[in-house]
Amino acid sequence: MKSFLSINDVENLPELVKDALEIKKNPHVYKDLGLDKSMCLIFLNPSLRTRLSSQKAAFNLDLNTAVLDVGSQGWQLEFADGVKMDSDKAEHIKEAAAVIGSYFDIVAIRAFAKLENREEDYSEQVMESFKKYCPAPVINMESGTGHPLQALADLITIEEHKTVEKPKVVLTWAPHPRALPQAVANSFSKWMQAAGFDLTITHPQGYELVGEAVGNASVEYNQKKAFEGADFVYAKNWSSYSQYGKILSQNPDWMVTANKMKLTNNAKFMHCLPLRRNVIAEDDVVDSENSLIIPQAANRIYSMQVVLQHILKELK
Ligand code: AN0
Ligand code: CP
Repeated sequence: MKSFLSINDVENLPELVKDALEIKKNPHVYKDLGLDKSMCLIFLNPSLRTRLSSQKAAFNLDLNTAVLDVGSQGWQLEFADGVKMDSDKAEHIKEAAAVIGSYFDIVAIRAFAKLENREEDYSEQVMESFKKYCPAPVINMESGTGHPLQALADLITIEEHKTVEKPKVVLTWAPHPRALPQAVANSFSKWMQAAGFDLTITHPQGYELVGEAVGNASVEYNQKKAFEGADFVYAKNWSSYSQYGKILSQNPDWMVTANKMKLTNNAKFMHCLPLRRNVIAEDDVVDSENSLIIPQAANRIYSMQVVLQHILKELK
């Protein structure tokens, strides 16, 4: 693996998941791969899990890490070409990416969708600029359109807990007071379909994901109907793609409740976190014994570690 920007960088998905589960059994035995190598984690947005699980994965490999919080510590970066830089942006991505790439063997970046301009977010300007100007391999820690490390951890979690070969997986929109990116939902949908699972997406009218992410998934506007027979219920809020970045509904009837979970096939509950309790899902669901949110978050270590191992092998 040269870089990890999306599912398109994965050559063999079943192998990747198998490797991650192997690593999880014995996370500390691959230290040769990271020895004398280093990684820079660049955050343009906040994080708890991505930041710490990425560092933990690196520790397991003896890979040194440095973290740059661009928002609070770095120069504000300009990504547009040919502009006169006379505003608040002090440094161009051309220099920043080249310099960081000259210090580190691997560079990982988090840059959320700004939700102002769909073309800009969906052009993946930040990831693509890093890929272009940074000589080191690049890892996506959530970009304008995707969160592949999350989707890989979700897939690892489902592989661990499924009881049938092709479980019914339901991705349900849930309300949220703020406008959130489509990234987590886009990647989850793509990765579940690539794994061959039976995916149903349910959301209010107007929240259709980009066609490329919907793929062959079933779209069901009736949430209760969608829940029938589900083996996994994955809750997530996202803002509208068609009316880009807008909140079209905050209808609390879309919250995941214990009563709705009764419609499922005793489904496991999943969410990428952070989760607003009693807005996205009620306490009884979040705290139930069918909730996988903590093991799911723990698997973020192994999704990052398997990606790092595949990239480091190519650097040897
Ligand atoms: C972010 C999002 O929805 O993209 C990060 C999720 C991992 N969520 C929030 O900002 C709450
Ligand atoms: N799930 C996830 O990416 O969490 P953080 O935003 O805390 O990194």
